Amino acid sequence: MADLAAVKRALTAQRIETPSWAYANSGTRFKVFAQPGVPRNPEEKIADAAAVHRFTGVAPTVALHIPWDKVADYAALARYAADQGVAIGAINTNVFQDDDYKLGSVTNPDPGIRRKATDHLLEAIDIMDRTGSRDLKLWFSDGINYPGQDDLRTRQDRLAAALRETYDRLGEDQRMLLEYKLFEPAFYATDVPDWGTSYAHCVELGERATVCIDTGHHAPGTNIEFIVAFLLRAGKLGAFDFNSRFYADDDLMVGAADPFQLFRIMYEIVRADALDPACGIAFMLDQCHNIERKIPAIIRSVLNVQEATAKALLVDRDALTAAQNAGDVLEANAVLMDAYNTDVRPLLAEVRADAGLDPDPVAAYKRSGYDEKIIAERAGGTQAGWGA
Ligand code: LRH
Ligand code: MN
Ligand code: MN
Repeated sequence: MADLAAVKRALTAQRIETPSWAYANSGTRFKVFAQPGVPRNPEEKIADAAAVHRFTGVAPTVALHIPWDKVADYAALARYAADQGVAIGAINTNVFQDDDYKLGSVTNPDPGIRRKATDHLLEAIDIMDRTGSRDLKLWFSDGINYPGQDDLRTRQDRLAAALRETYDRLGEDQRMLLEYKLFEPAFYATDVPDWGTSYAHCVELGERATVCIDTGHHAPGTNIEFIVAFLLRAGKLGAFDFNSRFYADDDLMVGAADPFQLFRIMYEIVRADALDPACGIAFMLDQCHNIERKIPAIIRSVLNVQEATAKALLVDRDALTAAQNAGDVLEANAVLMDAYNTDVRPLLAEVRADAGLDPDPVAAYKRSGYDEKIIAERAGGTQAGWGA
């Protein structure tokens, strides 16, 4: 039996970072449906993130995306966040929304464009110095659409050079997270398509470079928990971008499409004793709420991660190891499924009540009047982030 007091302590200590862009208007390539009350600037995104933290108690940091969250004074933005009760988390770079990057950013054949892209990565570290952020998160849309369009191997050399320059600029307490993605926007070959590529570059770079797993960035059917287990064993898992997908990079609420997969991922984390924030794995959301209200959707996502985590913590690890060592296939599977099939909502309600929170954060948010307040106050606002 799992130790219930220890499970509760682990759930109380868990931290989930929310992304500034999830609070802003977003859509598909077909249409952005504007919602009333969306943030008009980075401060309002941070205020919404602070609201999510007030109701959940486990989301005290918000990731920024530059230049979507560009401000004149980042130290002042960090102070604003602190006043709201949150801190600024990872700084995400954006080398994918500029005409110059049509043929790539850091892997572009044009050295001038490569310079511009690398300078943006370096500028992001300057921002981290001001916000006190630990993590620089890199995702490159770089790739090619047609065989022969550019040299696959030379592009790896260009990528390695840009990563090296960026890595060497990191401060002592700062880290680089390298995110991979199989395809989109490049359709034939992406320059960082999979965890192996990201891992190999991180190993070459050094200790403070680690892999970020975005759960939406794999081929259908990929066993993501295997990747988690492998990277944890190698000490090279740095972060997650959590979301759900049915088809491609859908960016739906995490745990919505496949809560069982999320449980299997969280079990590998628990198995490695890597849940505690001190272990250095950043659990971040990377989602877009195109048709649903954004703040309650983000709260729901946080709760979904908590539920998967609670189930993972409830796995009877001694019984599982005994069954595995005995070669008892059915019993081992049953032990895992017993935990997965447990209704952990009452346990999480207790954890929240113990922390002085409402046991039902979505209902509490709805009752709070915050949604009505932002709709009234932010009337006439423009959209921010995706599609801005
Ligand atoms: C790319 C990605 C990456 C970006 C974010 C907005 O698909 O997952 O993390 O920074 O979306
Ligand atoms: Mn991502
Ligand atoms: Mn993505």
